[in-house]
Amino acid sequence: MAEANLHPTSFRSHSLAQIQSQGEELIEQEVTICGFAQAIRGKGKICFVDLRDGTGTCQVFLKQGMVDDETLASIQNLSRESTAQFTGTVAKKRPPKVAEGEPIPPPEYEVVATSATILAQAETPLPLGVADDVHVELDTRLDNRFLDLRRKHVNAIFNLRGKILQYGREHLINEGFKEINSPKIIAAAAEGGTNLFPMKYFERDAYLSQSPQLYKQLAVLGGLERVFEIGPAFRAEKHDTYRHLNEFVSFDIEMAWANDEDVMGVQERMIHHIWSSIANNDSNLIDDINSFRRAQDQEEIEVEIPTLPFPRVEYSDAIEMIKAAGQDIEWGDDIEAHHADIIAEHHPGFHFIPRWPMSMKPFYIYHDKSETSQSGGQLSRGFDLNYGRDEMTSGGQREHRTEVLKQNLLDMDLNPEDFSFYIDGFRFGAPPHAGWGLGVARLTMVLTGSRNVRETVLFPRDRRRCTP
Ligand code: AMO
Repeated sequence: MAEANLHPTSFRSHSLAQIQSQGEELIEQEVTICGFAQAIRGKGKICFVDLRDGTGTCQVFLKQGMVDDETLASIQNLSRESTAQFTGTVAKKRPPKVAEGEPIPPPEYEVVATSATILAQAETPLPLGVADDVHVELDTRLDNRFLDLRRKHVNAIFNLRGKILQYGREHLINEGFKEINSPKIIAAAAEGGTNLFPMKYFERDAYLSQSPQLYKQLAVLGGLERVFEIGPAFRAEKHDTYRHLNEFVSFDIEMAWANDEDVMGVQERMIHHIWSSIANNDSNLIDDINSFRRAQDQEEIEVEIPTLPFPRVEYSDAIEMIKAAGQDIEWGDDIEAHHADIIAEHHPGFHFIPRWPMSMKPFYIYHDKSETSQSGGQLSRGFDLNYGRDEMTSGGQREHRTEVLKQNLLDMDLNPEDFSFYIDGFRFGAPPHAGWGLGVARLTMVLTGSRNVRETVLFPRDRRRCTP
């Protein structure tokens, strides 16, 4: 991966990664660097500081005579995680001793300081360790997320989350999709009325958006053809599980002249692009996670690029599979997590579950009455994408015929009047269309081997937590 173009700032001439990567050319040149003091060693006439910024680490060496005595003493007494700025010259670090036959590590560079400024002193003690690999409870970590994020493997998770969005965007733009933003203050529920967060909107009632569903469809009806959105969604669900939050980021697409199979194709190609780009460009981030996992005696993670196409296990076949495993389930029932475990035994990676019963799907999904083989005309064009037992995505072809759409609303005890702003979009010609919504945090869990969705969300919102 090409190094980012980090221009000098008012505080530093170089990032710490630049000191290491350009070290040979920088030898004996003056640089100014900044960072968190991760460790401070040395008494008397010398001092070593392990400095860390968001790009890497670098040792700073201070010596009596090179800096004034007061500065030397203040750095020797600096608390861990304080921030400081150093000016000095770049030198090659003495190579570490390696046992015979061991590979010789690449050279490292240090800065021999001529001046130092403390930028912000850290209080002691730290609520959690940053540079060590000690296990800390998730709640303590989330309470102190600003410090938790400084830990290398946690930082790597959020870098990888950003990569998922970057490569996902890149892929969709290559397939002709345009990025949109839909309103988050809404008047009608797209995903059922029971899990809405109400809010006061001047003199009337409004809600926080559960999904961009109705608006991404309106954008396609408006002729934008292929759209995507990455934005927050709010669900007032009382779940307390490892995979549910009350605010999450939904990665949505909507596409004209397409059915469920077409958008499943977009999804699997996008995930393939994300996984292969990360395997090719970002293995350093995976290594950061693995070095922590090794220290914790946990299995290392690997970016296994999935093969295309992903398996498809139609809903009806999934029900048969679950029944064959001795579970009590009928056609028309939901596939719950313990049922998904059975499917995951056959398909541990990504797999689609297409063709759900219409009764299980929202009103906007296409009711495929022509498909009568097993279901007596009850099938929809809705699908899920699972990874193992966990749902990553729901999607489907949408109902584009105004009269059927109104009937779907009535069938689900919803009032078409409440959705007139949406139905109106279909009244003057509507393309058949399809789309999906993907949970970004859940996909990041899969990529980073995290077992709780809170690991992959900067500041998670659940029933018990809305700070920090
Ligand atoms: P759905 O409600 O299934 O579908 O949501 C889509 C995906 O979003 C993620 N997700 C969640 N992640 C964390 N916490 C939650 N509480 C939560 N709820 C959902 C899941 C899920 O698969 N409008 C449709 C999508 C579409 O048809 O285009 C929708 O919102 O990964």
